[in-house]
Amino acid sequence: MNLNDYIDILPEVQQALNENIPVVALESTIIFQGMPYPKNLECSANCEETIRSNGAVPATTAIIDGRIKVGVTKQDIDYMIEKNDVLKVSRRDLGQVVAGKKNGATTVASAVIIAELAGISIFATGGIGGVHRDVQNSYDVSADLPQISQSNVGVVCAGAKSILDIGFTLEYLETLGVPVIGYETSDFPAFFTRESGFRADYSMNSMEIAQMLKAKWDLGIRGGALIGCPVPVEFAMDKAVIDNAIEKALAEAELQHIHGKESTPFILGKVLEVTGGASLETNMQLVKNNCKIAAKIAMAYASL
Ligand code: PSU
Ligand code: MN
Repeated sequence: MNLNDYIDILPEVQQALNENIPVVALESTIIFQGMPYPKNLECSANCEETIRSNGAVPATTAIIDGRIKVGVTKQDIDYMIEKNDVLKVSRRDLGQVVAGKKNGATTVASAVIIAELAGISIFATGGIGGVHRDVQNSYDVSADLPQISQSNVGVVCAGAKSILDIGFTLEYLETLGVPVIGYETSDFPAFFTRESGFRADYSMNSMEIAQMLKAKWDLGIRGGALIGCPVPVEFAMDKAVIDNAIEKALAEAELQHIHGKESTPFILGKVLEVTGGASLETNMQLVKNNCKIAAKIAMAYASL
């Protein structure tokens, strides 16, 4: 396969990759299905700016008219917003959306596949998909988890939302052999709040994370690592407030029989509604924080 047959790498990103300048890949489901307009555009621009001001080059991933984009321009995003037909593309959808020349937003799963193809080792997002709380009935486990165990990309996030069963999600990652790192903390964060009640496997700083990834990949142990960064204290939500919103959102999803790929976006939308927008502010701030840390890790990795 010739990469050019399917993938357009933005010149700025290609140049960075050629010159060993750190690059941080980003997903786009967070823009097109995860946040309302126009805050989503603000968040996307903030993320790219934060990565730049921390010395790395951002590469937002998406699919436009069937072409896989590694790095998108403002015009690309405007085009996708205007078309209003952007599909949520996870691993299983990628071939179909490319072959069918459709528009798609990447999940963590498809974004890390694309990042690895482009040669990008560090990726940032808000929260990952995981094992859903009603897994006994729904069998709903995000394709993000097995994909993180297969793609050689470090995934920087703010932990997992408690719309998921965080304990089961961590157990599943252990089975898959994915190391779970707390960024300078031994607690695994719960997205809106700094602690989930579960511990990360290791507490590490950015250089330690870079060295761990290098050793793992040098040894031929495939797959990434999950790096959980607690939301900055000043932006963390009150646990009782967010727990209540999540309970309501989950109940509503059950009532309306929401399943499959609709599940995560539906629940996220409801949480936003119930918290009256407070969760959106926290969401934007934590993604920005993750981008900053991802840039630091990418910088450390490039120095090895
Ligand atoms: N969790 C969030 N915000 C998000 C997502 C998850 O807190 O925007 C998105 C990510 O793109 C993630 C995807 O990869 O949802 C997981 O979807 P699913 O559970 O259908 O695999
Ligand atoms: Mn699912």
